[in-house]
Amino acid sequence: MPTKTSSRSTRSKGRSRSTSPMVVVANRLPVDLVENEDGTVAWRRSPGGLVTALEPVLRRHHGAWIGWPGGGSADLEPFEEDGLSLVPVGLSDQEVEEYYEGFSNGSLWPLYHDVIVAPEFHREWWDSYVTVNRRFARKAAETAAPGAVVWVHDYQLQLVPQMLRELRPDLRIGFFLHIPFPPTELFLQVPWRRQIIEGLLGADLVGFQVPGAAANFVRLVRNLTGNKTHRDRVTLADGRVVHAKAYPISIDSQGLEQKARHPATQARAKEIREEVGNPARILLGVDRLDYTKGIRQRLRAFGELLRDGLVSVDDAVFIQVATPSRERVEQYRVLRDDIDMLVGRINGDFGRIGSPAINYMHTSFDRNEMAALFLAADVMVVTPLRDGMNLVAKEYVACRYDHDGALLLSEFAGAAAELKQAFLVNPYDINGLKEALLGAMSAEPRELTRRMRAMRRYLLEHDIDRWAAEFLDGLADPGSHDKD
Ligand code: ADQ
Repeated sequence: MPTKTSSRSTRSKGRSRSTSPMVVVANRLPVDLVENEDGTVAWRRSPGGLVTALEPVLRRHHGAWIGWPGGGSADLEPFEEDGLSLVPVGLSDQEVEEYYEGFSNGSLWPLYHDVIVAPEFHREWWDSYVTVNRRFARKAAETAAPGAVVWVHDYQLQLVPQMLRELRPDLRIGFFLHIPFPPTELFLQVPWRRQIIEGLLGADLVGFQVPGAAANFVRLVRNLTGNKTHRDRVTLADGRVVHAKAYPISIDSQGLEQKARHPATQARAKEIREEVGNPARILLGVDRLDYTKGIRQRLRAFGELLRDGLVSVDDAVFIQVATPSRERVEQYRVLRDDIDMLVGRINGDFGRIGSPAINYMHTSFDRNEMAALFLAADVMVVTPLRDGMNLVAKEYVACRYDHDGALLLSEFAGAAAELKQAFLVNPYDINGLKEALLGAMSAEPRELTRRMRAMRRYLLEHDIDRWAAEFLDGLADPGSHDKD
């Protein structure tokens, strides 16, 4: 099912400037600007981890969201869309190429994900990153009410906290990094490492997905800037204190469970099982098509199990949904071709007419269809080589109100620190991955229930509301959580 397109006018103006008590600043708006066939423009809700996580929080706080609406567009006026106050920031084609595809996704993304592919550093990419960060900071300075809370998100905007503080020292500024923060040895590769650290230190609170990332940051601050640090606190030369802590992001656990419990979702889950030939076991992977997600490793492991005769297409069918992303970045095009080839080879070798071993799709599904897929899947296969959190793992657990189903989860996803009862795997170890797949496929129902029950108990308590509330409480009074 395609994502819904809203036909609302793009001209309806939003709240006037400098009045928002809470401002979210993120690379993307939660909507994309799209052109219809008849030439009119409309907003379409865009999928992705950040949007899934933040939309409910912002709605509740009646805040404004500053972001790029996609495409190479000039600045548009702020507007209201479906109850959200949105402030678009335009990027030129060249900025999309240099700031977004270049420095953000060709330098920072691979560097912060364990250099799975080699990061490239180009001075013109960096210059564009600085220019665009300054534009976001100015827009935030214009939008925020006196004393407002501004919450800046992710690796594309690491210079914004410092730039914004210079413009508006009255604001409370928080920053949250959704992706991993690398160890010192890797981070030091960045030619502009000091500027990035100083950019982040403009915030009052810098949030990370896991404690190890916060520790990496504090260590780097000490080594690069010479500022005093104590546990999660950095004291700057002017006496200002910056806190760096883990706030593991989560999902709307109850909302998703309700979707899964809906009779239409259950009927659709049954239908999906039938559509793939009613195999004994359905294995599912759902990811953005990204080299960090370990899609190649999991399909290789599954292919080898078929080759070794340990599973057959009657026993097990793999459904892999991989939504293409960042398609203009070279490594993503290469990855797409690689996975296409691997799926083709496995299906060619082991599939039968009407029964491919892997059902491979590039489709973007709506939330109901996702819930049905999660309910249909006996084994959810989440094998990133490195991942800040991984919301898909949490979404699967939220949907399994029946306490059935197995979650196979990479040790290198932030989620592994919380979902400890998952079948944990090292995705680099193909033999280990094969064993874990077999183990998850053949586990006793009692064991599955025990594991799922424990994960659900944790997840229902630690949901997206709690994440946002804890971050915002920490931002309002960072010292309140200090133990000494
Ligand atoms: P992502 O790398 O995008 O997020 P993830 O956390 O798994 O990864 O979030 C993906 C989101 O997109 C999930 O909500 C998922 O349901 C949705 N999605 C994926 N494929 C889809 C499809 N085909 N159709 C519809 N929806 C689909 C980044 C970081 C993560 C971190 C999040 C949030 O890389 O580590 O968990 O931000 O902080």
